[in-house]
Amino acid sequence: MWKFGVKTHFIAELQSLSEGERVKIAGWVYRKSELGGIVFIRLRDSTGVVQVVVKEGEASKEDVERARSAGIEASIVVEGRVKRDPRSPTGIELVASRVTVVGESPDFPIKPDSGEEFLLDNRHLHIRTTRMRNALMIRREVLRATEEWFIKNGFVRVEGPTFVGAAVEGGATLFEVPYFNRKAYLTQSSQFYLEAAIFSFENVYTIQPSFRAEKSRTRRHLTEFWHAEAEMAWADLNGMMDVVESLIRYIAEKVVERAGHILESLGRRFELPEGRFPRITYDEALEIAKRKGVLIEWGEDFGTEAERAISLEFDLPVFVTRYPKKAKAFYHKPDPERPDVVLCADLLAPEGIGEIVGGGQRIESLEELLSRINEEGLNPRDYEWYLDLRRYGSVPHSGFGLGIERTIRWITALPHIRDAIPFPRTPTRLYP
Ligand code: NSS
Repeated sequence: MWKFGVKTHFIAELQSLSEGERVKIAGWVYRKSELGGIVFIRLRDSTGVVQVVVKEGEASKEDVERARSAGIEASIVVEGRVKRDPRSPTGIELVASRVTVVGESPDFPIKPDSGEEFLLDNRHLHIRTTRMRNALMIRREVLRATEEWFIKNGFVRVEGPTFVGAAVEGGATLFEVPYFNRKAYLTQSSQFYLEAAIFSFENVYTIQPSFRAEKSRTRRHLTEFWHAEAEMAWADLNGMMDVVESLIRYIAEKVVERAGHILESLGRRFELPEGRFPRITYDEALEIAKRKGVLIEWGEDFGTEAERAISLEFDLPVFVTRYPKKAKAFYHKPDPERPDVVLCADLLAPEGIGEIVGGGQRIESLEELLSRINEEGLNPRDYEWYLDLRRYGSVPHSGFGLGIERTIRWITALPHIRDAIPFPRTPTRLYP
């Protein structure tokens, strides 16, 4: 890790040092107590926490006073010597010879009993807490593994724009923004742009934010979420599901391998059981939901409750395929054997989490796509360029979008999706 001259070691590096070695560390006051004139500071940096002992004799009276006055979350630099101490949780302590307060912190607002809304209003400070840092480290590993899988498998990264002119996933959740003397929207998905890019690179992906004006305030909706999307030329629905399954397994494996201890600190035992992910149809899923008392008319999309009921039937993520045409966006390819359903698949994560991936096979014929656009009452002129992709060298292709925060929520079992992102955006949250 980079060091910038202020410190000689990160806290995690102290473990390997021997008794008496002199070091200089820097960080933030995590806890503080005093006993018989000796000040004990639990100091944290990005790598860990160590107990610092500040007492007269080893340090000056002024140093002890500075340590005593440092508030929770004050930033300090400590010079001292390593002391091996079997009683301390890390087996090591630092006996200070010098304490410098760099930034004071008179009364840090985050307290153990702070309420949820207060913590959200103070998110910029809350992200310093152990729980939030753990959640964000899992996020880091999920994003890293996702990108890694795509790179290892030869996918080319291509970003879509954030300002777009038309809906991908239906008008109801579009965010409208003024764009000079016109209207623009914030992208709901980069799918159409990835579809354009398959003609150059065949297998493509992106990881970027998508926006949905979801008025529903649920534990699994954000208005701004990170979307890992992929599009594959020549892939059919099954090929697409094979890609998703491999990607999800890789993410689960790497997060456990690299951050299993962090999941444990979050109180989470996570393990993805062996075996292929089951693939069931919408009709079969509907039966499961019915059996569990969630009544849905054939043709409706599943809501949170139905997805929860269905996913609780399986200990692995389950693909639900072939939804009714009218429940899905216009670009999905109707099943040639049964044109009232489409060749799509949603992946529902277990433990009641529900949908984390949505995707499927796309309509590749110009006539069919045009007729679906008209059927849905959309304006074909808004989709001219998208239609071109069917005019010039069209190929069968499939793709999907994976919600990064929903995946994190599943892996961590965090109760709310907002803790899977540093600065969540929901209908009522635009600050900080
Ligand atoms: O609407 S999706 O099901 N599908 C698409 O957007 C496709 N155009 C993706 C594609 O094929 N390239 O959204 C995909 C995933 C969904 O399964 C969720 O995991 C996530 O995106 N998603 C969300 N996460 C958090 N909050 C909200 N509001 C949200 N909406 C979708």
